[in-house]
Amino acid sequence: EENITLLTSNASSGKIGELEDDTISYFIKKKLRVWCKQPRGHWELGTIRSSSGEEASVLLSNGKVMKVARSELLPANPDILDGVDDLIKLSYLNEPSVLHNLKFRYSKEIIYSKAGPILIALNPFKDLQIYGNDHVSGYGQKFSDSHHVYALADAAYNDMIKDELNQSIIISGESGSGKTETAKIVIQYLAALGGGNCGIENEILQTNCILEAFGNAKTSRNENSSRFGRLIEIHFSSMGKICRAKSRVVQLGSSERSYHIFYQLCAGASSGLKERLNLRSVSDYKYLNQSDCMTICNVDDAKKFQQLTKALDTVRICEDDQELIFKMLAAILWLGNISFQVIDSENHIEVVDDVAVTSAALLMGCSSQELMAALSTRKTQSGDGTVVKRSTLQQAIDTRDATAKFIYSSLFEWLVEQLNNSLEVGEKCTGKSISILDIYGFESLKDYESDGIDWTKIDFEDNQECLDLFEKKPLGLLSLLDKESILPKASDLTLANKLKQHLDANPCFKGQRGRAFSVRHYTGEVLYDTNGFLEMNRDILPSDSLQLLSSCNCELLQFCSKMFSESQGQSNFLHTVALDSQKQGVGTKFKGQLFKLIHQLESTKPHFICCIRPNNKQLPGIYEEDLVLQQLRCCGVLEAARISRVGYPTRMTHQEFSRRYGFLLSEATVSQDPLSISVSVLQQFHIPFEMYQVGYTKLYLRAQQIGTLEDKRKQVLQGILGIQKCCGSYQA
Ligand code: AOV
Ligand code: MG
Repeated sequence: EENITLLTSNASSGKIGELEDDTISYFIKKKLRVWCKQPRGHWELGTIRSSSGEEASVLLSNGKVMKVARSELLPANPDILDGVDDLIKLSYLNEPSVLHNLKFRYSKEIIYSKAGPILIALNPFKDLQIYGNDHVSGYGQKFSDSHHVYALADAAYNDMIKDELNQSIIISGESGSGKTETAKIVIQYLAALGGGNCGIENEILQTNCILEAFGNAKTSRNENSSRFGRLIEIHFSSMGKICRAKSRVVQLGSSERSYHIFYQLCAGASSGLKERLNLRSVSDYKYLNQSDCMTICNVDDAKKFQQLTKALDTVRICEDDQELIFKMLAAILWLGNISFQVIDSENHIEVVDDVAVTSAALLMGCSSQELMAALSTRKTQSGDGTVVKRSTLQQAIDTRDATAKFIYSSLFEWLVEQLNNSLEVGEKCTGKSISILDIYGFESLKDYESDGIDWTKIDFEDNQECLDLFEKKPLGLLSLLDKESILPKASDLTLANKLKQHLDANPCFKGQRGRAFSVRHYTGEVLYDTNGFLEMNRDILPSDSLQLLSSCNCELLQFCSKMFSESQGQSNFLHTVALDSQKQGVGTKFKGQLFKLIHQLESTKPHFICCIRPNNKQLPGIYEEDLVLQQLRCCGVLEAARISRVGYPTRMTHQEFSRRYGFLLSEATVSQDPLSISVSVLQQFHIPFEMYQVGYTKLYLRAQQIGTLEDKRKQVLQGILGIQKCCGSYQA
């Protein structure tokens, strides 16, 4: 048994396993450098001076001497290892050592490091002069061997050519950590490598500029935050030249300031365009002036607008289409300014007939009367046909905003389609592709902004209970949300109660007071407020608005309303667009989109980049340990480094392993639990103990061991098959 080391996530979260305890004795004896846990939870470097029993006296680097329990000590690396470029080169791979190493490098403006197969990228929040053509050629010709996004992109490209296999580059990290910038750096490199003389490189880069204008917005965490997820596929010819680029887009979200494009348009439109759109300034539009932030420091929206129109030219979006796009944007802004007047005690309304209505209607291509009718009344089905009812104030506001949102998301989808069409060049795509995944980052991180939290144990291995909480049918969170969304009298409070009623048994779920509940994700516990959940999940466009849009004299709107009704699979969409029981809510739809992406990525060889945001101030040179640590844990960086350091490429859960090989056991084990079965199998087949490690939930095997086991399995199975055949023919 002593040969079996328990690889646990405890070890990676800084607690001491048995092995490390021996190491500490050695460190104490030899008076070596150690990490000492401080009362506030962080680790300080020190040297052992003396020890007695379970306690050691340590001289800290700040000159203080403190008494520390053995259990509060971790081995530190010799200082010749300071700043190694791959974490797996550290002799002692514990959290304080990793944090220290990355900090050391960051202070020297080295932002890229490896953790085994993962590229860690710390956001420098400043221009480091490590990108551009000179650097590109350095990596292509292998002059540079420091870690870099270019090196990773180069490896992906070469693997694609060599193995004739689609590749993917998966970029993770929280909001503002640098995912989108990193994706651009990848694209820049691939464009330079795979560029022919067709100019597609430039077009791909211009596409970024366009998608960012329409899909990004300022948030408190990131001034250029992506509000949509994107899978960028770059297809190559058999000669390795780019022949097509395609963006798959996942869901457009909302944010604090609106999408950049609105501000750019208002600031940069020519006087002619302004006149045609009846365009005013940002402060005149309710959709824009309600946030207290209308400009971004050091960003010239007018100049950005000029760049945008140039980019649209480059990707061959014609002037008519550009005008159409701007018209839709202006229509949305005017829609937001439409106001309502309450006319009776039941809160029924009338639309105020002003410049907002006339402008919006004109831009959309309908009459003011039609627009006003769509906003102020709603048709409902009853036994004898359709009944027209006047809307209440809330209904009218919801309809107005839903219409604006619908136009915008349709515009975005249409634009992506146009860009995809334009990014296909003559050459045949006979080769393979590289896909780059850039999603939007996790944002609610209030939990760990406060200092000195003692991190709870994180289990990377098994997230099934949490997945069940969301996924289970019919009583998972998403199904319950969908069901509640179609009940007429449902409210956020009734939803919260339903969730509490049905999910309380799941250990990852905790009901809280009122509308709140919390979920224990693998990254930590998150508190949710159901406020607005139903509304967001429904995201319905009232039938009257849809009817209006489809009748507008505007190509784009007609196109989009047609697409919408087709996607709903409803032939009579003009009458019923209420969320029926067949229709999925936004949450479920989003999950569907994500799973499609994941499915597509499964057939590729993945390369991972983990982006880290070293501080919350978005400033260079500041490295906050707590913040970095939490992100490293989320990405599973330490675990990856540990596993790859010891070189156990095969990983299987005990369930999988025991199911596959358990039947080979000559004697039934006393215990039926998968872990014991796994260990018995390993022992029976004399797998040398240095060839594997047994974790609580998984087994880690060195290369080729699984081959040995598979051979045995095959032999035994063939034997069984042989016997069955004999018996079969005998019976016959
Ligand atoms: P994100 O994509 O991860 O956030 P971004 O890629 O937009 O984050 O990066 C945020 C900001 O960090 C950028 O606007 C740059 O100012 C800076 N930055 C990031 N990477 C670099 C780099 N390599 N060099 C210099 N500056 C950089 V979100 O889209 O919010 O999840 O939804
Ligand atoms: Mg982004």
